[in-house]
Amino acid sequence: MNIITKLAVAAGLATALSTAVLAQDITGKVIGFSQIGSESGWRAAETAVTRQEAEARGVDLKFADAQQKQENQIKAIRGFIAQGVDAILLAPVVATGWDDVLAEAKEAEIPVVLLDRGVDAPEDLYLTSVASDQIEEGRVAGQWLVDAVGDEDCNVVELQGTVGSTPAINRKQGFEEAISGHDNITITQSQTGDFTRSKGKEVMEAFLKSTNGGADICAVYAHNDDMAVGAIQAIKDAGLKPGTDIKVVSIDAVPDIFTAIAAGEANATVELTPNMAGPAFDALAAFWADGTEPEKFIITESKLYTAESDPQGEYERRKDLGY
Ligand code: GYE
Repeated sequence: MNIITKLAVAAGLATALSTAVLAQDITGKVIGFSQIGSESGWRAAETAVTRQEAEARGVDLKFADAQQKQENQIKAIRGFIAQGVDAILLAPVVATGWDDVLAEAKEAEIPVVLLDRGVDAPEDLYLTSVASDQIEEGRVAGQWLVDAVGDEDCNVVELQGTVGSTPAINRKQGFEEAISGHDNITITQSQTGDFTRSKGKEVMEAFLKSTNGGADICAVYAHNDDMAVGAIQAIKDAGLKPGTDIKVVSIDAVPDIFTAIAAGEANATVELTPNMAGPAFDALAAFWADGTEPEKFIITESKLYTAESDPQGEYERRKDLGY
């Protein structure tokens, strides 16, 4: 072997070893996961990916579905603490009201990792947070609309996520930031659709009724794709063409929105990876290996997809991932 080959082999070995050490570190760990529920396709995929990531690492994952209720999440976390789990993953349904239960976990020396939503609590109450930059997601969606309408007047109706959740608060803020200074674009109505398809459809129906059958609406901005899919159905039922008569922009990049984009019935989405657990487990592995403190906020990417981004291919790439 020449020196280059030897170095390459050594480097390869080192990588393999460190991966093995990481994997070993967490094998056999018992980790509780307090999941919000199954309100959206994205969340179903996050649950599926978390189970896969746990299995691949030999983690015993205790899964608790809170059916959208914070009180159920608090109960589940107290249950995990009583069982003496090694760590807790928490996808917090709303931002406030976590201080006490997080302090109890800290007191029991159980690290908590937040997944996909944030909390309004002191940062020392959790190890790290793996989530997207939700203000940025709103900005990306808003900027897409700014570019799409140019100088034309545009009345936007907004379907907000769950009231009090960080993605609803932040995606609204980011979108408003992007359209501010563009006086031709106005949000004329804004209501929660609770991140579900059925509520998205229902609220969109009400928006259409109250605005001259939709003739005055130029675009719908939905805080997630599921609500957009519901809105698309409502627009069709009203005899209008989604994607053309009313532009549709949303967030998540689930397979169904790519089907809609491919059909010309939706215009743009911002990708949110369902793999929040991978970085969370990596952070825990490093923390347990030698006390490495992870970054407080591990931020995932927010990429824009439109009709130009091979929507059919994007659908195919995602369709078997648990959405
Ligand atoms: O966008 C939505 C979901 O918390 C960021 O929750 C997440 C959001 C996601 O139900 O589809």
